[in-house]
Amino acid sequence: MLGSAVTRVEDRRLVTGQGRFLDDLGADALAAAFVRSPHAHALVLDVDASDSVDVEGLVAVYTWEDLPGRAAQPIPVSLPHPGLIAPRTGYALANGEVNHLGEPVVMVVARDRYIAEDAAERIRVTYEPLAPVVGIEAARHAETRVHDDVPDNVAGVIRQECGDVDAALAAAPHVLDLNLDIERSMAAPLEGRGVLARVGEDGRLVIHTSTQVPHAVRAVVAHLLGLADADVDVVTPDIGGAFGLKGVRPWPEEILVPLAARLLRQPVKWVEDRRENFIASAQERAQRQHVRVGFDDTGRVLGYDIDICHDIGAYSQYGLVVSQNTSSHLLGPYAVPAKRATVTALYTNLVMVAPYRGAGRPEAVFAVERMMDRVADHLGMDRAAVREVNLIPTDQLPYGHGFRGQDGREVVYDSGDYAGALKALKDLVDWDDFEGLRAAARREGRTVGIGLAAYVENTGLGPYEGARVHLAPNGRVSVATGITSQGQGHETVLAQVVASELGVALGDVDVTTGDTRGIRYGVGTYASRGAVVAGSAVARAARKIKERALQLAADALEADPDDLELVDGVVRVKGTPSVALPLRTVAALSNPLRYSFDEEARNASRFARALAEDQPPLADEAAPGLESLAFHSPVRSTFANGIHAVVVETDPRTAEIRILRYCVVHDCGRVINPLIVEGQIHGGVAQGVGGSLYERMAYDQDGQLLNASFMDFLMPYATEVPPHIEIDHLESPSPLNPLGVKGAGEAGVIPAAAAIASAIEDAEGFRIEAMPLSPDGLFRLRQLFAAG
Ligand code: MCN
Repeated sequence: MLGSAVTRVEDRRLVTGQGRFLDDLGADALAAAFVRSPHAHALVLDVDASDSVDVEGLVAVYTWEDLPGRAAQPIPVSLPHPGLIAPRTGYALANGEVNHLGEPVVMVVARDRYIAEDAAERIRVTYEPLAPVVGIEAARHAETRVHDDVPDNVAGVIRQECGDVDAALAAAPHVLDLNLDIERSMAAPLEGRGVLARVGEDGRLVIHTSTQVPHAVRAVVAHLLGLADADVDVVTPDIGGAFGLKGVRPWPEEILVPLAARLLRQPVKWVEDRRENFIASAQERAQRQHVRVGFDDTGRVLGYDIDICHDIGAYSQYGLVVSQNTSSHLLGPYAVPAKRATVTALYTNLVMVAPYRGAGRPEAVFAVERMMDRVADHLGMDRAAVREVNLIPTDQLPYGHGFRGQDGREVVYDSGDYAGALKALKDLVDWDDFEGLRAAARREGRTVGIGLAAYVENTGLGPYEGARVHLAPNGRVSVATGITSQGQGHETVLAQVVASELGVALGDVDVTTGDTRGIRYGVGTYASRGAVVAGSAVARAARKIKERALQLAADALEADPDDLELVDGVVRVKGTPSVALPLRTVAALSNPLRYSFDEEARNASRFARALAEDQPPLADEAAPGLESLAFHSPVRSTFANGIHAVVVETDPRTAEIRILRYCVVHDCGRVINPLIVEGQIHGGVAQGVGGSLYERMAYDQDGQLLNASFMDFLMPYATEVPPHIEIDHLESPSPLNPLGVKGAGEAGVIPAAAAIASAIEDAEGFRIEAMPLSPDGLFRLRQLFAAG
């Protein structure tokens, strides 16, 4: 069952319109709408709601002054970091100042959304606009400040160094400098954010929210509203994409909507519209990178010094996690003896940066892989050959990287075969035959190019994930875990894990994700951790059930548990398959309460013997039922790796860029479900193509977003994404978890921009140093190149 390409059990429900998304819930709820800042930077002088009071159906208007207790404090930093020297976060509603377009200033609650929006329009907010800081250069020169008390706009700095970098660069026969740029982009899930809150008759607050992290939302929102965790339930309905955006904990709206529901004692709902998603959620990427690299005549990199400025937007609610990810991924699969990296996180008056699929890793790969291409170009070497020279040999794994990760410990690559991956990719894309193809294309007047980029990615982050597994007397197994599903197919893969551990049919397993009522402790879905942490927790919980089932069956069959095996849902004596008990009977006999009506269970149980021997019906310390709770807490991250190759064609007249082939070799350890992993890679590559060729946040100098709609923000359609993404799976099992798995959910996007830039550069013959690159950008580069 593990390793099988099982089709996704959730898809029938989802593709037949039976999914229940946030907006399908709460038909009886009041609606919330927000007055949001039209300025990137301004003082809020006055809020006048007097014109809205006669709007029929208006229920309440809230400003910052109306927020009680901790709800009026700045939103806590969710992931503190020692490098965060000037943490600044926003308030649930603006407290006298707004620092980005779309920041919520007033919340309006009304009978329905139309009324709420009408009332919101009548509220007059008086602003005093301040000079905004837009973009990295403006932040760096700090003529204006985002936060008055942060004079240099520096939120934090992450410095990492190992080896003698200055000596390595001074001694290197060749030294090159690169200046690279990656623009802001965003996740743009098809379903935006949304929250529905209601207070039950028992006084419990139930929050439905489209989140990746229900337990974290419960913890922070309960804290801010002055409630105990135990008084709050957080439930995630079906989620139409999240890509990191819904991992923020909590969003202002996740504080405000429950607060209103409590104050009004009525259910309240808010569903984000597309414009709000563009201007008021989170974005990512946004880095300017300077790379200095020293290398020898064979292409071996002797040292590098990478300096990165990262625009993190107005607030550091997420700590420095994206900057940190970039920093600790600036090595890739290469052994570099001396390296230094400085990432400076800068405040700007744009919406905050929060992880977006890849979360700082695509930027790191861009720096490292563009560097490798430049080394090759300088020496006139084959680009794959330069990489070969620098790869970490397999026998050096586990490999200490030298840099530290978010947890402050040294990054250690646990397993992999980097040379094997490169070889597999060269075979898959016919790397060595490409010159023939290029010549043939040239004869037809066509321009083609090939590029590649490798990555190593930490996946399966802690601190833990849990699973509760229950095998019922009807033979069905239910599983509850704290991760949530946004399209990753967790219902299927977690069922596969249970089915393979317990030998039951996949169809007999029901998986519930993202519901704090199902499991008290949980963490959530992000950082490609589901397979590693939830998968391992489920495996552990299922193994506990198996152990208990074998014990119970051994009692009933008067056999030794070591002589029993669990096959196809039946516990049987090894070598004597006729002496057997179905698992569901074992489940029934595990609960003495059933003996009064369930004859099969009574007969099979130790009940009669127990009475005869004057023993309690349950063996000492045993719990009734076949139920277990288990957690997996990884000792450290496990490192997936891979390498992509892209073949592009660029139009000599229109500068249109077309992807002809997209090849992926990846290694996520043991694959639970290859079909799902391939789907994840396809989705990731599609986002990588979007981020490389189409998607950018077009802010003007006032911090206004000029393309805040899908008319103007270009997402690739099926017509732009290569129809056949060719994939080769390698499997280097991780030694760090019981399943040997590593994450796969972000792998598709991580090297995409670097690989596509490499291919365009190869086609055009001049340097590509900034992404995304649209046809007009390529056209301008051609003109610059032609002008020398
Ligand atoms: N898998 C597997 N075998 C492996 C590794 C993974 O079968 N060795 C399966 C997993 O069981 C899971 C899927 O592949 O069903 C992705 O696994 P994993 O890498 O563990 O990632 P998560 O489940 O933690 O999902 C998070 C990841 C991230 S971080 C983002 S962002 C992302 C992504 O997944 N957002 C997504 N994929 C997405 N897919 C959809 N449709 N929507 C999103 O918002």
